[in-house]
Amino acid sequence: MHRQYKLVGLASALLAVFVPVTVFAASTVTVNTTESQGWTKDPLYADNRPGGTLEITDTYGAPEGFGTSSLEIGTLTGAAKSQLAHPLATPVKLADLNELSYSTYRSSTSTSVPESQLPAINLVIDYNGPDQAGGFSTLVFEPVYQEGGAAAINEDAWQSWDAAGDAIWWSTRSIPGAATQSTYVTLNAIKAANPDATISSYIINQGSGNAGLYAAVDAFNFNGTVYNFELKPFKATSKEQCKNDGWRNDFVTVYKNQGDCVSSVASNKN
Ligand SMILES: [Ca+2]
Repeated sequence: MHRQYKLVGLASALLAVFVPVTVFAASTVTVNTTESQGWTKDPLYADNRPGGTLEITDTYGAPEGFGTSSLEIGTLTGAAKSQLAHPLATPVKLADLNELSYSTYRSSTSTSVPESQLPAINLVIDYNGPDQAGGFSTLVFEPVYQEGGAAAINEDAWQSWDAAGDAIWWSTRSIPGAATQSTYVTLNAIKAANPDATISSYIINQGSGNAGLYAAVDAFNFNGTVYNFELKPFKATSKEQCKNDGWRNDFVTVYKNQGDCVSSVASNKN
């Protein structure tokens, strides 16, 4: 399992060339902070504006199977914007994007209208590929444009969205197959019209234009790597958890060393 994880961590382009990505079972990666496992709020990659908040909390819980916490996102004003980006050191061909999904939660404390607003997925692309100049655009997935529309979106509930294949997307710039921001087309159609396109970053985005939206995201799947946004547990509950630098990395509690972690587990047994 560990070996497989390492393979998935290699440059995706290599995988795409030599091995179909689909032969790998999905691997789940736990994300304990917004600056880990390849995710970042760094302004080089993510556009965060005043009034936007983005942090891992247990406020809205998590979808089933994804722990007890998630990525909580707020945009207080219409100008606010919250983004968590996952730049790719080696761009992934859009044609090789086979799995893309996430779960969202819209709190009923939200005042944003329409009530169908939710965090979106953005893909930063080079639609004509690296061998041609230009080609920048951002593809956008929003649940409200999917089959079922606004009526399918519930408050105070976790909902899962498949953004791959026949899911509906739009492009921030004019690209082949999606001429305007109001052209809503399937991802498959965009792939077909832009065979050389590459993805340089995938982003969880909320705002601008989402004044008073209080929401959360979890279970983000990019091509089989599933990110579980999850608060660090306060302390270890088994000796196993202390091993492999777990004592150092995996808990809020600061242990002196692995032995300290193990003895803490032992002393909490009763
Ligand atoms: Ca979670």
